[in-house]
Amino acid sequence: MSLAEDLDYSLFNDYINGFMVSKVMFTACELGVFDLLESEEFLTFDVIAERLGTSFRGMEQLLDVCVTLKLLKVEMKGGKALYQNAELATLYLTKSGTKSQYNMLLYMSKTTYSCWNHLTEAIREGKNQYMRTFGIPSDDLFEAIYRSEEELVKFMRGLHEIWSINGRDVITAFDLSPFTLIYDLGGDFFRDPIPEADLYILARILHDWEDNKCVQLLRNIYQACKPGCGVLVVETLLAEDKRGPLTSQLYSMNMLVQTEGKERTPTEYHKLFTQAGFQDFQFKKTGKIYDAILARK
Ligand code: ASE
Repeated sequence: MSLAEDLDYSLFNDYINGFMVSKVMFTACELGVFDLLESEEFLTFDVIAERLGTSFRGMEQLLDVCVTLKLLKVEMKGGKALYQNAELATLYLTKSGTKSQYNMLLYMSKTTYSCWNHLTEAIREGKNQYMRTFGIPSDDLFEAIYRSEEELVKFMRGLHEIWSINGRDVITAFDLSPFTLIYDLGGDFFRDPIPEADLYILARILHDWEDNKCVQLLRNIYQACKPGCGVLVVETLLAEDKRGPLTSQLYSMNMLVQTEGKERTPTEYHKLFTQAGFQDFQFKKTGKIYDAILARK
């Protein structure tokens, strides 16, 4: 094989195995590996297996994959392997970590991953896969996403965890000092009346909905506020040709399998805002997952 072929084959294999990497991290998190190692450092695989009620065979493999993924560190002492959390795990993977993403991982593992099992059907049909995955009709997206108290809490906590890391960048992207009364839109915003405010924050709302519903919501906001009022949209922006960044493309595909929306380009958002009557439109790429748009009446 040529060098180019070798590189292609190695990339090809990374793509094939990508899902295994996600699932190993989800599983270690769900079983409580990182939480246990946060309270007690330097444990052997058999102690960890016993405490967490798993097989020895499975746990040893799981721990060693986590070491290779740099989620755990290992030290040899008297011929025995002692495991501890790597920095990444301490920060993001423990329940009590300062930047914990624990609930988001749980959500990705239980809900998102299950829906992605039906990506083929989602592409064929062009719609989300709640019915196939959970037997839930998805004509009411709120009903599907918030289908139980447990599911709602996991989702909300997960979104909050992402916000705790990415919130600052999007909130500081624009000078928001002219706005005194700020309203963070959530809940059932299609049915509930929109209160008057200077600035409305729509964080990861528009990407859940098809164009017509987005315009309807933006029109309702437009009518509720005075000239000069603003809307701050927090979403991941697609490149104008929609061929990147990869994270935004994958999130857009996630919106296909889980919602009735998609991720959009700045031009697509501009069109929605223009249809709703807004005059002024600016956007800023943050270089992180989420970007910011500020539109004004
Ligand atoms: C939504 C956000 C998410 C709807 C479904 C979702 C997330 C996962 N599934 O509004 C969290 C953020 N991740 C993505 C892909 O946006």
